[in-house]
Amino acid sequence: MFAARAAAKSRSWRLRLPLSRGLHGLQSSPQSKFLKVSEEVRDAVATGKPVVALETTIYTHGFPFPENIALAMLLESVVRANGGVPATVGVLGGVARVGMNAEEIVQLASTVENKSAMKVSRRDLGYIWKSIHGGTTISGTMILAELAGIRIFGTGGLGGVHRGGENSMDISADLTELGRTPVTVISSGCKSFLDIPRTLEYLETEGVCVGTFADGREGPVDFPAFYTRDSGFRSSRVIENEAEAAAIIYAQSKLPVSSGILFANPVPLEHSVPKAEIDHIIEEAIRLAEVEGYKGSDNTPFVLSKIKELSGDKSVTANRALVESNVKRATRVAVELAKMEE
Ligand code: PSU
Ligand code: MN
Repeated sequence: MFAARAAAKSRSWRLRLPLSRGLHGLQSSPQSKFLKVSEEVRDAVATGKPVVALETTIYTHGFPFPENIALAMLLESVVRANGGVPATVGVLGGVARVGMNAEEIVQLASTVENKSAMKVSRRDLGYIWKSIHGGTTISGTMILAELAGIRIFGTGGLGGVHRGGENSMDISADLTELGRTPVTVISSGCKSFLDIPRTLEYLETEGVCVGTFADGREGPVDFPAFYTRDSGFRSSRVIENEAEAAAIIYAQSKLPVSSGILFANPVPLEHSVPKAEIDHIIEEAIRLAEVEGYKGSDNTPFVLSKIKELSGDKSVTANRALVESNVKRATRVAVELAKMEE
């Protein structure tokens, strides 16, 4: 009984691997009525080029218009300048897209003006049949990236266990996605409006390898808290450079492990906001969300918008700088990984 189950399991693993791991041409980039992978991304995956996925909730629910368009274009150019192929992921007109062109990105980012885009995470994917536009969250983007054979994804802040999550059970689908989908996410950790120690515990339970780039520092380092490098909570692993990150991804891909990996990249020093300064703004944003009753998937966008409102330009500038630095880091990891697989 056990042997039969084990054999079936290993069979299904062998059958799954070539289909989902990419580098096998068009077969790894399925197209359908609901999924369109751009020709450039399909070719890049098929020929082993370094491809970097980019999410769009950050544009539809994070940045104001038209700065969101400028950010989207900047991130695509950062990937190209560092030797990669960008794959912006989102939903337009009821079709999930991997590798959106400039026109499509502008169309999606412009929905901010009338708030007509949905926030699309794993649970929402089936809903796109209603011809919606949607910004994909980290979880939604990971799923679509993996379907297209993309393994690296650069973004800003990860969702997590919310404060009080032990009662509300508000735990971002980003965490469970990292537990089940083999895509590596490079982010600046997560904002401290979340419960960072519980987020780290949850990631461990989900079997997610978590490491933080040392950035020249010696000894243990903190898992970063988005605007600041120090959260007060140690990262379980320290990553020296992009080649080490790629080696971890490579090794895991050769084992029957289908979970994701999270590499935290601390905010560039010159943009780091003092912890005390951002802490009281975050407290106030959480208090307002509670008073105004923002729960579920509306909670994160509300808290993010309040933090922005209360902290002004400084946080938007820091946000832009750290996303840019994460995407650059992600591209370099993708380039190192492509070299290892030549
Ligand atoms: N945290 C940020 N910036 C963001 C997000 C979270 O600092 O843009 C977005 C990401 O798209 C993330 C999503 O995947 O919010 C998580 O939402 P929720 O907490 O509802 O799972
Ligand atoms: Mn939630």
